[in-house]
Amino acid sequence: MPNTMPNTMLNTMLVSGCVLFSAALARGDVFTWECDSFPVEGGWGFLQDYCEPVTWVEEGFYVQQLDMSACPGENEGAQDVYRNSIEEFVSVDGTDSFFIEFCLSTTGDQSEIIGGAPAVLATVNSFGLDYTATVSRDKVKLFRDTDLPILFIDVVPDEPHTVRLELLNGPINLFRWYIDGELVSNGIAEGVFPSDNAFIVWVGQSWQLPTVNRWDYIRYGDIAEDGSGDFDSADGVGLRDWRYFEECAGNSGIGVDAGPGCRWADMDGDGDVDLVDFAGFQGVFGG
Ligand SMILES: [Ca+2]
Ligand SMILES: [Ca+2]
Ligand SMILES: [Ca+2]
Ligand SMILES: [Ca+2]
Repeated sequence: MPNTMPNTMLNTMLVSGCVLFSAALARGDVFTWECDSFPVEGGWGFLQDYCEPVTWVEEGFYVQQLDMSACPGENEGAQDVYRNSIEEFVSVDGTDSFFIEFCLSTTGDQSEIIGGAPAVLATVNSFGLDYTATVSRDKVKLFRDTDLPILFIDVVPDEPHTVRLELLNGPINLFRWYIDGELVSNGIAEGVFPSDNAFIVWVGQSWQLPTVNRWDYIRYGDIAEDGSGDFDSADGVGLRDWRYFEECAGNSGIGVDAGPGCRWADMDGDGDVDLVDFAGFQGVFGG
């Protein structure tokens, strides 16, 4: 891919110093950080840390070990915070779609949620549009606005949890929120999103209690067309799409619902990703 990369893209890469996929952002693309590197190496902007967070990368996970040990007597413990602008995904004509999906497990207690801990991912702009998910070991909080209901959803403790937000812009702007593949909230959004000054901030924090957060991935960008085989809506169907097709197939099988993040890989539209879909994917691969 580097050999065929246009100059403009290469320039973006050099200026930003980001890795290939995060730097190659454009309309019709997806940012992926699979947590096999530290966040800054993976294309995130470092925002702040506090109270000496201990972090490391381990077999595809970014681990944050956060507690009060480095700052006894303080009102809160360690923080580790990153931010990316999503300006490049602002819908020019207000009709594009956007998703963000992340997966992590955490040992952090649900009593930490009120303190903005143990793990938060906020997709917001500076004009009050907000989609914030806070994940603890057995409860997830979903927040949109101060005058809208806040959702608290019980989840299976001590397992990885996937939170997926879909924004469908058009004459009516819609949102859908999924936890572990289940639709938990949907309806009319407060406006087009991403819009001006839109960004993502994600946070690991110990507020009053220690936590270990194991982030598996954060992905965001255009929602791929159903049954297209084209995960990133870019560059045809190639090896990058194959990496995610394999993941979808591994989590599905004949008659097993592949979930909202794999509709693009369900080539025959029957809800699963199985060998029939593999054949369909092969048919478009390289095209
Ligand atoms: Ca991973
Ligand atoms: Ca592609
Ligand atoms: Ca099938
Ligand atoms: Ca299928």
